[in-house]
Amino acid sequence: MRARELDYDRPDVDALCRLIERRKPVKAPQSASQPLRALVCLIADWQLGKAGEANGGTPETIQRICQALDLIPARIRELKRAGRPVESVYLVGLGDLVEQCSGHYPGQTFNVDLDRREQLRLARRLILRAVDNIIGLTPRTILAAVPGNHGENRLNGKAFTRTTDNDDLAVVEQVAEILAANPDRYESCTTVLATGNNLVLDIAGIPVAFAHGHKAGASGHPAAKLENWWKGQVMGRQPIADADILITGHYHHFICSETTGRTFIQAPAMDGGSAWWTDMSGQNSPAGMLTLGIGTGYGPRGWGDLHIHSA
Ligand SMILES: [Mn+2]
Repeated sequence: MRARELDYDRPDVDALCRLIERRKPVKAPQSASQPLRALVCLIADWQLGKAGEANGGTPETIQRICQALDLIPARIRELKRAGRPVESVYLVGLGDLVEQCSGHYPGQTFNVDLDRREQLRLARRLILRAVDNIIGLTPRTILAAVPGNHGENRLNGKAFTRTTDNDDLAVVEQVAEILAANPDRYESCTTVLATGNNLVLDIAGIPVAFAHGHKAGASGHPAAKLENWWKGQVMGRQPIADADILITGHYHHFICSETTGRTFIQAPAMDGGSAWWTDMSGQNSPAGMLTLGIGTGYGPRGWGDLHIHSA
């Protein structure tokens, strides 16, 4: 075969260069019907009651959480000004909202500055503050929760009742009861609690799975573990098999991966750090609250406008 024949189907690179030079910049699409978008705010690994570590104890954690929660209304307004308004806000509890007092790791009892009832009281107040901050700013507010390992009802270090007998669900259930008792103010807020380890929600047309992330095995990089765990759920045709996005917490640092062809996101934690993890790895995951936009309005990926409210 001669070189001329090989050239036959090649694109004309000079013409492509002219096309790049002359192409007019694309304007943001304007459509009469509003594309679907929701703002998802992840309430992850607060571990209230955990005593002072690298970033302080419960008082410092409370300050960080309030600061992050108070920035949500500004984020909603920012997106509106940018021409990407959201039609709903999802507040999703990803688990480990309270530290609990024993049964999760050696020395836990020595490492807490509040008892369980006090921890839950603070979690309840903070979740209620989060709802109060955003109620009415969009037509719908959805409060949701999945169970974490620190929420488990444990005996001798093991969960001994059911997956759903969990403080991470109980505290959101308590808030839901408060909201239901005040329909005039909170009518636009609905609550969804996981009925097992995971939860799948249709968020503005995109199926999104939430799990705490502690059931994905013991060793390896968190993204690899969680993506492998997700593949198992797909093979077993579990409800989360059809999700386009999986969002978890548990490992405390931010990760976003598309290596499987679907999106896996691990939300950063809001707790005060872990001396145990720092001793082992040398690392200290920066605290932050992740928010992101999800919906068919974000195109084929289904998400965008990812932001970490660091405090
Ligand atoms: Mn955890």
